[in-house]
This record gives sequence, structure tokens and C-alpha cells, in this order.
Amino acid sequence: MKLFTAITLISTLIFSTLSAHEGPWTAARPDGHAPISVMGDHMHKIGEWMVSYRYMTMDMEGLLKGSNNVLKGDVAGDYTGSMMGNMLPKDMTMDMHMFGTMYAISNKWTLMGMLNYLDNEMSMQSAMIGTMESKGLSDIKLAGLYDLAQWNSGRRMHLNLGLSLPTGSIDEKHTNGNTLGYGMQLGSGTYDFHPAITYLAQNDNYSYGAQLGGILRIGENDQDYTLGNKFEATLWGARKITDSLSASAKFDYSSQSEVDGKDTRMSETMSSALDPKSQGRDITNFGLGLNYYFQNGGLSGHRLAAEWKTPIDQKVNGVQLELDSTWTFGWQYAW
Ligand SMILES: [Cu+2]
Repeated sequence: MKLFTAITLISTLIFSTLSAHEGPWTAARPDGHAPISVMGDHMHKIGEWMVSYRYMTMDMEGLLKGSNNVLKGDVAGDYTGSMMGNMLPKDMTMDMHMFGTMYAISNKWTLMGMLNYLDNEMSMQSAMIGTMESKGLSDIKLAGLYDLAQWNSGRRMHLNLGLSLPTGSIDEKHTNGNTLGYGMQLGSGTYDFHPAITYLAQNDNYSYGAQLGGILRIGENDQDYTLGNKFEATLWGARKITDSLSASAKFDYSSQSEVDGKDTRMSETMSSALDPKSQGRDITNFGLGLNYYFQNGGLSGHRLAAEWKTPIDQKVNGVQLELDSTWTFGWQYAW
């Protein structure tokens, strides 16, 4: 219910403070782009290009069963395949390097491509096991953004039609030869459809946005499992502080179901990391961010942004690590 309270609160804020703003929505201001962790938030004008780089780092530590913090002793009985729950995860860091490009083929369609490089590290309850690591190219994503409507009062809406290709490995192994858990793999192994709808609004000093979307997996991968489908809702507001700087607040909610099927190379009684039922979670994050837009001089057209977010509510399927915080830093350049 916390989520609905937050949504109601923010929507009230959006519709009550959004006084008339003459002219169409514009990207040419710092908050003309959403907080940096939002993907496919804006479109471009015909012939315009953009390149971007984002670095995202997520920290997870401690175990959750459902929404409760637990110790390995509390859940060791669920994973009897390993002595005293020693194979349960202890902490994990996920680093992601995201390279993106956008190009508007018309004023109705902007095309987008994204290439992600992942670097995951996980340590287990028993220090004897050693840190597990996986790194490499993740699933390449291609998308078309379609302009649905633009109003003369600084509002617009577009559709995001994305598809990810199974370029990321699902065969990552520990140094001892064992297949790493679902969360340590680099891709989904399936073609995934990423639909979303995005709404943007701005007035003289504020801007708002909302995005509803998800990930729908198509079929199953060559190890006979399918990662859970995901639903995502994001709501943000930003204040333009100067012509170059804006500050934002954001709520995002996502819900991902457990893995369907199983990878037979993993033995699910050993660890929650190898258990298809201990994948996916419901999570609500609150984030704060800054966008900086260079309007003049040699760096004109460049943008820098940073965002920090932390969960305000999370409930995992089965037993999983607790997410602590996510940082995203980004650079974008359009011409
Ligand atoms: Cu762009």
C-alpha cells in the first residue's frame, strides 16, 4: 500500500502544480532528460543523434526471506544440500557499463540501441568458497520510440517498443567449474520484449514524468528455463535550479516473478542462488538525482548526471540478498 500512497501523492503534486506552460515540451533544459537511471525517457527531433555512457553499481548484502531479514542459520534448513547454509550468498556487487545510441529517423520515430557490459562479484557465507565472479557482454537491446501525442502545454507521451537479443552468456562458471547462479549469469538466454509507455510534462521550473513498462520473455532458453517477467512503474519530478542544473526525486516500483523451469546444471538444494524459486522480487526504491546540461562553450550539448537510490520496501521470492543501494552516473551527448 505504501506504493499507492506514494503514487497518489506524486500524481496530486503533478496535476496541482502543473500550471500552464506555453509551447511544446523541450529537451533543451537540464530536466529535459529524466533522472539518469530511466531508459528511453525522451525522444529526439528528426536527424538528431545521441550517444551515452552510464555506469551503474548495485550493492547487496544480507539475506532476506520474503520481506524479513534472516541469518544463514534461519534458512539453512531450506538448503540442506550445503553444510550449515555455507553456500548461501553473503554479499554481491553488480557493476554495469551501458553504452547507448539514439537516432531520430523522423519526428515520430526515434531508434535506440544499447550495449551493456556486466561485472558481477558474489561472496558466500563460507569464506572458504572464494569470491565468485562473472563479467562480459550482456543482452543487446534495440528499441523504437514512437511519439503518441504532444500538447502545446509542455506535455507529451510516447510508446517504447524494445527487444533484447540473447547475446549475454548463461553459461558462466565458478573457477571450480560449477555453473554460477541465475543472478550471476550475464543474459536471460531468451529474446525479451520491453514495452513501455512514457508521459512527460514540464512548466517553467518543474518537470514530471511517469513510465509504465515491463519485460516479457519469449519462449525458453537453451537450458530450458525462463527468467521471470517483470513489471516496472517509475514516477519522477525535477526542479530546474539554473539553466544548466536540475535536481530530481524519483520513486520506482518493480515486480519480477521467479524463474520458470530450471537449469539442470544447478542444484537448487545447495543455495538460494541456484534455486529458481528464489529469483525475482517486488521492490520500491526512492532516488535523488542531479542533471547538468552544458548549454554554451566547447562542451555545449553534453550532459552529466548522477543518481542514488535505495529501497523503501522490498520483498524477495524465496531467500535472496537484500539490495542496499544503486548509484548511476551518466554522460550523454546529442547533436
Ligand atoms: Cu537521447
